[in-house]
Amino acid sequence: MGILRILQFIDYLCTSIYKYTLIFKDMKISHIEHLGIAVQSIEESLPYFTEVLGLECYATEVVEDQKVKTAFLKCGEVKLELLEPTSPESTIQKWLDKGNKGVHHVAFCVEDGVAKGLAEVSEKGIRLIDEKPRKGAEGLNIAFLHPKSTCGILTELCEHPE
Ligand code: CMX
Repeated sequence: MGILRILQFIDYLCTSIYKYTLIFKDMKISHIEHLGIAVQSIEESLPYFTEVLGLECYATEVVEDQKVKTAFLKCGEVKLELLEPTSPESTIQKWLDKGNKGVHHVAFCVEDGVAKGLAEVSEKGIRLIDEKPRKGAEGLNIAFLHPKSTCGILTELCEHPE
């Protein structure tokens, strides 16, 4: 066997071991990044959070591909993300139309990355909504897990980009 073949084999072996450790290493959640709260109108809901609870709204942003307008409030280490639908086709509008309101999802910050987190939970039989990370509000890399396999809680994994 030539030296090149041996090096290729070592490379293959190292890559396989690395992939294996990625799948079976336990995902590390550092903290709850935010709670997503569905509201029909940010303008009408905001006074409760700012004037009654005394939280500061520090940013608003439209996330076009999710058809939502968001407003962020800081509550200690955790953020609250108010979600207002911008279209009847928005998943938030559909959820509200079914008579739901209030906490819509919980977002967990994954220390070693969303891609690794997705690989790991998928291996453990969790149903993914997003097969790979995508961009969410505030430039975070995010991915959702289906509530049917996460104890009824729509779960978001997220990470801050480098
Ligand atoms: N929490 C818990 N369960 C939920 C849920 C939620 N937020 N949303 C839907 N479900 C449940 C429904 O109750 C329903 O259960 P039953 O079958 O028992 O009635 C089931 O999931 C299917 O729901 P559905 O109304 O038929 O809706 P869809 O399957 O079309 O979509 C979901 C549901 C979760 C796949 C979709 O909302 C989704 O893709 N969400 C991820 C993206 C998202 O939420 N974006 C908005 C926020 C964006 C941001 O933060 O920037």
